[in-house]
Amino acid sequence: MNDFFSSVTQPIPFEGPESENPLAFRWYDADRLVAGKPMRDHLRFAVCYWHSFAWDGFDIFGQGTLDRPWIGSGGDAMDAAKMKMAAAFEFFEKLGTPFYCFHDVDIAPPGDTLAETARNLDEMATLALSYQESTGVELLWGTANLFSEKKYMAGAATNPDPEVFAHAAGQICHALETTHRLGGHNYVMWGGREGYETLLNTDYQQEREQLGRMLALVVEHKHKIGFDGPILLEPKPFEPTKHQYDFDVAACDAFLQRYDLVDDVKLNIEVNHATLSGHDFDHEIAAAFASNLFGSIDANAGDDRLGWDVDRFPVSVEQMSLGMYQILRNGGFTTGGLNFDSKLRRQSIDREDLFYGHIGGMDVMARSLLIAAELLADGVVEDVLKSRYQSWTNPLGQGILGGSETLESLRLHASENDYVAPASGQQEHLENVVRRYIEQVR
Ligand SMILES: [Mn+2]
Repeated sequence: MNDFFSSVTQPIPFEGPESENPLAFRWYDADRLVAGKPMRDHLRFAVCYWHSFAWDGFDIFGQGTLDRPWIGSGGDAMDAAKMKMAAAFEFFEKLGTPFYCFHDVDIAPPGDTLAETARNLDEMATLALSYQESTGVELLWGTANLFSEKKYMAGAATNPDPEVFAHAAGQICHALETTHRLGGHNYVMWGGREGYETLLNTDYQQEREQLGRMLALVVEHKHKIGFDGPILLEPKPFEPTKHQYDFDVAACDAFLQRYDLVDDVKLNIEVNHATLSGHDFDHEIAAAFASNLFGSIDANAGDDRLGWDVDRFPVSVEQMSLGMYQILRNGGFTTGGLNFDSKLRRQSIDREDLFYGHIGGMDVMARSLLIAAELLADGVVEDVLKSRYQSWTNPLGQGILGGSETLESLRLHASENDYVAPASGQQEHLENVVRRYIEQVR
């Protein structure tokens, strides 16, 4: 075990809700059985490489603040990548997360040529494989960075130049094969700059066709190499572009149906992207399950007063309990998990801060899982929901849904049955129930 995080001398233990040890879990007890399954298998936590190890805290107003000696060291880029990977796996192991996620450029530096870039990625993937084997940490998903380089300034798949499309395709091809080689459970298509700034220079229909074609090529290659996991699109409404094509779950749903991709492509839903699109987190989850598109989650938090993508660590048990409730009532994760696409504030410059961020996020999600599981097991919300729609099982409801009723027959029915008895939606009562579980579940 490397010693970048030498002040943390042992794996983070579970100590229970009364613990005051900042380097212990109060709620995440990996082996605790919840609804017949260990917490570890419900939550499937992953640490992301990019915010935690490939970012030094720089923002548009200032330089890096975080202690990441492998960034900008000026030395050999591959040596720096190896130092970064040693620190990353040391962190994964001490924190006790079963998974991690990366972009190709997070783990391996780009070379001067495409061939050199590929060699770098292959060499780093070999090293990653040996770390995976020695630590037991698995790859939740891999992806390609198709937005940082200048050539991608007008998008990758949606670029006006097919040569850029070809470069993006080549990069995805190698990142997908690398993900497959590392036993990745999913492959993510995160459309960093797949959008536009103005329609004055953008052919909307042309770009949508290109995006559909790229995704079809990825699906075709996934089958060719025998990659079993789903391809995941990640909805986001805007930022950095003014309009992103993968705006929200509903927009992705329509897009995937148009290009006949619903069997192979699912969605990676990020909390902060959901709120940026004007939706609640649990809405996006429910929308994905309704169309059989639920894949994975990027667990983080926005800020109520900031209209941009701040990627804080999860902080709200209420928000996450409502999200976990939707996940649990629809059967939970299969290939996906909870990836902390979360980053430290740039003033959090101690090495322990990375532990505090993740420990807090894992505890918020674990507590939310417990609350959601008890709510579901007790049926207190589900029973109200079921009874609310109960009359749709009656002949009238069945006739409407089954197609035997027409607009005219319904007019006749309504004129013969004047009396309608509205029932309370009981929203305040249900909110009180959720609050009671938040207060009481242990
Ligand atoms: Mn984000």
